[in-house]
Amino acid sequence: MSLLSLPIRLSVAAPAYNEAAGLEAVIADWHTFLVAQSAVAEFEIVICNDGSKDATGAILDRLTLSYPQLRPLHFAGNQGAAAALNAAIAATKGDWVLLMDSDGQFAIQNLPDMLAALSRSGGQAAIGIRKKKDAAFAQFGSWASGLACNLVHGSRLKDFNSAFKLVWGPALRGLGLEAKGMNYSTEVTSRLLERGIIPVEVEIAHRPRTTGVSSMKLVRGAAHRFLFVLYIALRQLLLRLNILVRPQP
Ligand SMILES: Nc1nc2c(ncn2[C@@H]2O[C@H](COP(=O)(O)OP(=O)(O)O)[C@@H](O)[C@H]2O)c(=O)[nH]1
Ligand SMILES: [Mg+2]
Repeated sequence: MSLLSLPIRLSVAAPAYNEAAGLEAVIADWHTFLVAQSAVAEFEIVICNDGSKDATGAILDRLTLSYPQLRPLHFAGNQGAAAALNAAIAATKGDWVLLMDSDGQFAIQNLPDMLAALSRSGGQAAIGIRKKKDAAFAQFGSWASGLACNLVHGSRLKDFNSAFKLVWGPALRGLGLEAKGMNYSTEVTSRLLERGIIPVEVEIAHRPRTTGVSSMKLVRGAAHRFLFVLYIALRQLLLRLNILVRPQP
C-alpha cells in the first residue's frame, strides 16, 4: 500500500552556512510556493544555521515573524553540512521530508514531479536527478563516487549524490545518520538502500549558485569523500558478513 496520501504534511529540512546573501529570497520563494500547493496540507521549514559567521542566524530568527512555519535551529560553531542537516531532520515532524540546500540551487517547484513519481512507485523515497551546473571537478567527484556507491549497493541510481530528496519521514528520521561534513547526500542514499528502500529518480532543475560561495574545499572535500565511500563499502561488507547488525526497515 502506498504511504503517500494527498494532501501531505510536509517538512522541508536544510542546512545553512553563511547564506545571508540569498537566504531571505530562498525562504520567501519556498513559502510562496508551499502555501499555494493543494498537494500540501501543512508544512514547516526547518533550517539549521551551521554556526554561520554572517547574518544567516539573525535573518532566520527575523523571518520567523513573517513565516510562522519557519523553525530555525542554531549551532554555536560550524559543524559541517551533514551535522546541520541531521539536526534539522531530527527536528522535523512531517510525514514527508523534503531535503534541500538553502543556497537556492534546488527549485522547490520540482516538488509536484517528485510527488507524482512517489505516487507511481508507491515507495518511500524520491531523488531529484540534477542536470549538472557545478564545476567540472565537483561533477567528476560526484560521478566517480556515485559509480562506486552503485557498485557497492548493486544499485543503478543516476544521481546517487543528489541532495534533493523527498523521503517518508519516519524512515528518514530512523536512518541513524553519522556524516558530519559534505557527504550527507551520499549517506542518506546509502542508508536508504541499506534498509531496502529503493528511491525512484526524477529529473529536476538544478540552478547555478547566484549568491554566496560554495565552501566546498576541493582537495580536502575530495579526500573526505573518498574516505567516506571506503567507509560505505566496508560497512556494506561487514553487514553482508553478519559482523554488523543489519538495521531493520
Ligand atoms: N560548504 C558548506 N556548506 C554548509 C556547511 N554547513 C552547512 N552548509 C550548507 O550545505 C549546503 C551545501 O553547501 P554548498 O557549499 O552549496 O555545496 P555544493 O552545492 O555541493 O557546492 C548549503 O545549503 C550550505 O549552506 C559548511 O560547513 N560548509
Ligand atoms: Mg550548493
